[in-house]
Amino acid sequence: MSFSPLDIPNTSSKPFTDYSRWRLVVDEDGRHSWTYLRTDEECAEWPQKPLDKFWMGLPTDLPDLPPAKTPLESARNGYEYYKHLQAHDGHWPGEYGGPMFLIPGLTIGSYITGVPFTNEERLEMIRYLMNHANEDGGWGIHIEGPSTAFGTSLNYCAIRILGMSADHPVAVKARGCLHGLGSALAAPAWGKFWLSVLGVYEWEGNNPVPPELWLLPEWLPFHPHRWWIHCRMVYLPMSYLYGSRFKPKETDLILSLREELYTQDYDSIEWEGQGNNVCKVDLYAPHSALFDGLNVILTQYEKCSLPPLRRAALKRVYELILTEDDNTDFQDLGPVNKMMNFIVRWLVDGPESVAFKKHRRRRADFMWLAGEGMMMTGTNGSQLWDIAFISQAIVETGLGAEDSNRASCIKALEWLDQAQIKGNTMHFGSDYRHQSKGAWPFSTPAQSYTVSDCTAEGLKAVLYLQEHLDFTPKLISAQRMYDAVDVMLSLQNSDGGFASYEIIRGPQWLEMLNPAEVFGRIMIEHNYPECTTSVLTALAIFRKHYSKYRAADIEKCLQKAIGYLHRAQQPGGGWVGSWGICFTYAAQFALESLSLVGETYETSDYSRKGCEFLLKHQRQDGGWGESWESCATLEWVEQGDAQVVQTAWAVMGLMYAKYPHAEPIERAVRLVMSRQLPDGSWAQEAIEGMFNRTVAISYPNFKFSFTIWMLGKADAYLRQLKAKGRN
Ligand code: LAN
Repeated sequence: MSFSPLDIPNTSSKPFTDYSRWRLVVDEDGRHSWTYLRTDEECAEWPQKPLDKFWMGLPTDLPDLPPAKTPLESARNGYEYYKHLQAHDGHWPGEYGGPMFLIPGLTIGSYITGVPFTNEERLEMIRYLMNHANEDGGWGIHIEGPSTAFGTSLNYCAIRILGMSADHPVAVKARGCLHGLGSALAAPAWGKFWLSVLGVYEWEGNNPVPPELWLLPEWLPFHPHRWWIHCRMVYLPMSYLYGSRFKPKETDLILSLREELYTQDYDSIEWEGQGNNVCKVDLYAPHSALFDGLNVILTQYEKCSLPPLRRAALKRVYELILTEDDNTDFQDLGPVNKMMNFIVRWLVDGPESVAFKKHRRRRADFMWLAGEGMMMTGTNGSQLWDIAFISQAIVETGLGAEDSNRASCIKALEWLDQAQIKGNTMHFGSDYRHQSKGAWPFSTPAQSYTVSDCTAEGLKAVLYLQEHLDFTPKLISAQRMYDAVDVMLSLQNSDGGFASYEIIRGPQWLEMLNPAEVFGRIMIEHNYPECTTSVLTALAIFRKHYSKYRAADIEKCLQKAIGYLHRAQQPGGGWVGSWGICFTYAAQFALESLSLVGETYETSDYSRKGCEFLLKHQRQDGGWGESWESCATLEWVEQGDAQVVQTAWAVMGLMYAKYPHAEPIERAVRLVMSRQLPDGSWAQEAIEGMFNRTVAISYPNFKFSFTIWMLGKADAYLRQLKAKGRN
């Protein structure tokens, strides 16, 4: 257990460790971590289950099922398989990888604080990086993206920290690629930051990140508490480490990296002004003139910053870091601020402090083993998000009511029960956090963050399981549903739309100060069609069951939300999705909401145009296939092959809209059924999710939840159409 060099094979297709010894541990509130069993006795006592094997890419040995003749039989087979992937506590664990800028924070933060990994973890992280290197030897911002200076400079450091020698062919090739991209000098801002933390880039080469921003009066339109939560929670610890010019102890590896990362002698580098040197391939959101101007001023300020002011600012920033750690039980909002807070707590509280020990424990929550090695995940999982969709799917398709699935429904409800956040944060009132009592999070309740659409989908799942099935216990009281409704109503923006974690707190022009170069729209919250529609549908379904609670507020909220959705539709009929790919994803949500207020293909122009937009993109083979690039270009970009997940979304959209012709739906159903494997599962296809316009992220559970949902729903839908004589 150390960071010493390791002997690494040249090819990475086969595991570097014994895959029969790994187990997925699910404890507490749905927390995931992977452990490697050291003895044969332990292995015998704790056999691998299909759940472990599935996520490690090993054969699950589940039996072939009788071939499905109808869409419902296909959905049933799908669930028959998927049930084996439900954990003992009721939720469906899943891999949540994709971004390629997370392992670097994990390894750099661990290296400089001296927190080791096991050799098995190191070997499998190296293998993951080898498996996701592009043809040219470099790494992108996500697993399907072209090589960038960001991905390549950081993952190069990661693979070296993890123990690969500089003359391993993979390292040699990666270095060549990096030098071709302009060397680590041309890494974008977040790359420069991590390299500086590692001591292989000088702080003067970074654009200033002054902690003093946090001392400004809160009414200022650009005060950080008005930024999008992911942006402010990353810039918080970043400003601490920048503001204190953190420097790690120099090691041989650090000295060596200073030579490997650049094409010139490290000591000869002119650092000042590098803030504007960003590799072209990386650049998605170039600096505005306003931002550049501000940097000139701030750079001067850095040269004469007043030590007492800086100390006061660092103290304030530290207080807020502490608050975030407390509120989330050291898990933090996401993997990026997690590892930055980890370093700050080590620095300030010390390696032996209770705080740092808690941070160390939570590091494992973000490490996930897959067939291609070990990754760091985009959050500590997507627990709530996945269980919410499959729960609705099995209830709506009728599968949940079948005897063999009852136990699985009850388990799911039990998990949803414990996942609802029971109160506001520990530091509520002084932590700039939105209310969370009654909300559902994206992953686990300990993570503690309210998300608008997670609260909505969580509530929908509970309503379906509790109200539509007669055998489930009523675990979530009416009062707790009211709490969820209160949270949702508190999140509506003045124009009717819903953003992700909070209401929009800052002005649109703040986007001109986006310092990150590689991400779009990260400065403030924005309205999203997906978030708006989830809330809208949840409220519409809720009021069917509880017609009295805040009825007038709900009605007003729905009207305003529909107004936003109408305005958000593009002239061509599509909605831009931000969290899934892209138009297909958003169309499903938007058409569902429209239908819940009575707008369908035959009654509403919006709905009809939405359907026609979808149908225009249906392929010969009956499926839909859209590339992640749609989210970056905001125009439809075709994917190589049709995708089962997107095909399911599109058909769901058509069915919500009550599209009156069977033919396109039948063709799509045939495609999804033809892709089903004999054991009832579907193979993994292209990546499904997206964030910040440029980063793709995996939702591998979608290939079960949305296919099963769509097939089961289509079965009934097609029969109805036939009965009406419509083909
Ligand atoms: C997520 C994942 C879920 C997603 C939905 C619920 C699907 C969405 O509708 C609202 C926004 C949300 C919660 C979301 C926001 C941004 C996240 C947390 C992510 C895409 C997962 C990873 C990403 C986070 C920003 C990754 C860390 C990277 C940084 C740039 C800080």
